[in-house]
Amino acid sequence: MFESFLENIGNYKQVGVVSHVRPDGDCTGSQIALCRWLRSRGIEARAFNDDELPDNLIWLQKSVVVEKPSASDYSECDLIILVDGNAPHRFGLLGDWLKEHDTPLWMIDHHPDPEDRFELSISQTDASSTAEMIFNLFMEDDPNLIDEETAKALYTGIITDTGSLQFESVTPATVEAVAELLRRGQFRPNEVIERIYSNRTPEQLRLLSRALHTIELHADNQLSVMTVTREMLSETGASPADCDGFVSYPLNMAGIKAAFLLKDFYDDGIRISLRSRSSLDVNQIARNFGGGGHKKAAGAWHSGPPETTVKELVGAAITQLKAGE
Ligand SMILES: [Mn+2]
Repeated sequence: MFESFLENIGNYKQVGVVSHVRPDGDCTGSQIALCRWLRSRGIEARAFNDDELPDNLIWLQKSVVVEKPSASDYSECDLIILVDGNAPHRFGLLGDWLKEHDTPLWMIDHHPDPEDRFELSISQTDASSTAEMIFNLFMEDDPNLIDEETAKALYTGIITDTGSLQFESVTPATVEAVAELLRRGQFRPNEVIERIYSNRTPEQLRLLSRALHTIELHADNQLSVMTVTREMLSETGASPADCDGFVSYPLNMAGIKAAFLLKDFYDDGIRISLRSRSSLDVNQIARNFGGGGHKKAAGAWHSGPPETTVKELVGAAITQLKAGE
């Protein structure tokens, strides 16, 4: 899969590796591991993201620090590689910068429908995570380059993008990759898992309790809508990032097909997280609302008000449910 990547990467000296805005474990772990691979090949590599890393991922930065890029940082690069996203507008400043620069642009990603504008595009839409793809880069090139730091970065990416190896996207190869990472990195799962997941605060638990109260069920309990408002954040002292993962709670209910979380605390509208636990394709639904993602997990945006958002969102899901009957 990385044949042409390996053949051509030697032509570049200064590579910027960019992860998508509002970074998660997969894009960050992939980015750090890829920078380390590039450096091992004598290539100068820097990691960029417009946004700050969430608290639970800060520890991943040891030899590679994720920097907030400026236009001149990008101008110093002779190659830019996007990881875990296939459309430059998902990469903040870079999207605009690219309109006026023709620096070669590569991408490594597992989301559907990649844009057709990359000099090199490594797209594997059935991969569990971008981190599993980067793992394969190491395996195709030199598995011995996987040390503890790289293994933990890739492990974080795979674990966070697969609901801890529970999603449909997980294959025997995914589990084998994890086994290889544990073996080569010489660490135990809990060392990483506790850093990623056991970092809840009292504010976040209070917010969760409020959010669970807002759950509305639609279409014979097949669809769930949860809402977090600005008032709920200020009353509990929680921050917007504290709702990460909330959308998945209703998915534990028997018979549920999809769950939506409305984040009604932004100035420019309502952000929506969509998750499916059925054949319902939430990427399709999200695309009606200026968003996208995967079949099982996607994000979207609506101008509100919330009643209208719910009506349109649930309407789109019911239309799809009926079409599939
Ligand atoms: Mn991903």
